[in-house]
Amino acid sequence: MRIAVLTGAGISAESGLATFRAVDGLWESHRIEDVATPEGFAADPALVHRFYNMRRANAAAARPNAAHLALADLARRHDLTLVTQNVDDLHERAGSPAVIHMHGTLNGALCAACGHRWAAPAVMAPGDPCPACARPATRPDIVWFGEMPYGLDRIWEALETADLFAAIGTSGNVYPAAGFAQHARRRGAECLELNLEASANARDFHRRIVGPASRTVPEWVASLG
Ligand code: BJW
Repeated sequence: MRIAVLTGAGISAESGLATFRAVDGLWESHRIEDVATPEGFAADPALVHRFYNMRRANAAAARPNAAHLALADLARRHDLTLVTQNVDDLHERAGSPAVIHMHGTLNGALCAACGHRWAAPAVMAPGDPCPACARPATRPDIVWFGEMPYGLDRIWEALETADLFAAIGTSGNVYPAAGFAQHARRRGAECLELNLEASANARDFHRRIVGPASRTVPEWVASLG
């Protein structure tokens, strides 16, 4: 069976990482336009670096939970494409191979001038020089609003050939990820959502399993045999 899984901030919530749109989430204390757009970075790079330095430190201190571990186990038993919108590395640290980080990663740095990529230091600051071209144009390797997500060719292909698509812990507010269920469903996949509540695109799923990911994901993975 071919399975495509999309994960969002909800899968890392029980590892202690804040989601975006919850009442106490990241967008309560930070304006999206200020910290998650290229325009925000151009206006105040120090603020944006502080935001991602803080998130990088939180992610480094967090540990994978039972949901991350169950998806790593699923990859050992099925043909799985694992796509995450998350910028933490908890899937990798749980043992998942070949995770597609469509919104980038906190552990990556990107030169806005020459496109070079390298491992991010724990703390990044405005004016840090690019190791390849030496220009002071380093930024976090994160996909902000208005930018093209990574890995889309591989993702569309996986959605088109999947027998089963599951979205875990994502609110369905951000495109193109919010359109994946509709795309997979039209190509014949069974679509399943695992969340604490119905997402914004709940109508695109055949079925929903309600509850915390650390319980529902291991139970769902076990049910697949
Ligand atoms: C639990 C749980 C537990 C809690 N167990 N569950 C108008 C219409 C359509 C599209 C657009 C439009 N105007 C602009 C756009 C495009 C735009 C967009 O979608 N905007 C919307 C706001 C409308 N998208 C883009 O710009 C994207 N690029 C793009 O479109 O390129 C052009 C293109 C064209 C054609 C094809 C393809 C591309 C880029 C989007 C970049 C998003 N970046 C961010 C920030 C950077 C990463 C970071 O800092 O971490 O990514 S935004 C933020 O939202 C972050 C997340 O990855 C993303 C999704 O959030 P997520 O994961 O769903 O989190 P929450 O908090 O929303 O939800 C958590 C869920 O978990 C909830 O449902 C809870 O119930 C649940 N939960 N605890 C299970 N224990």
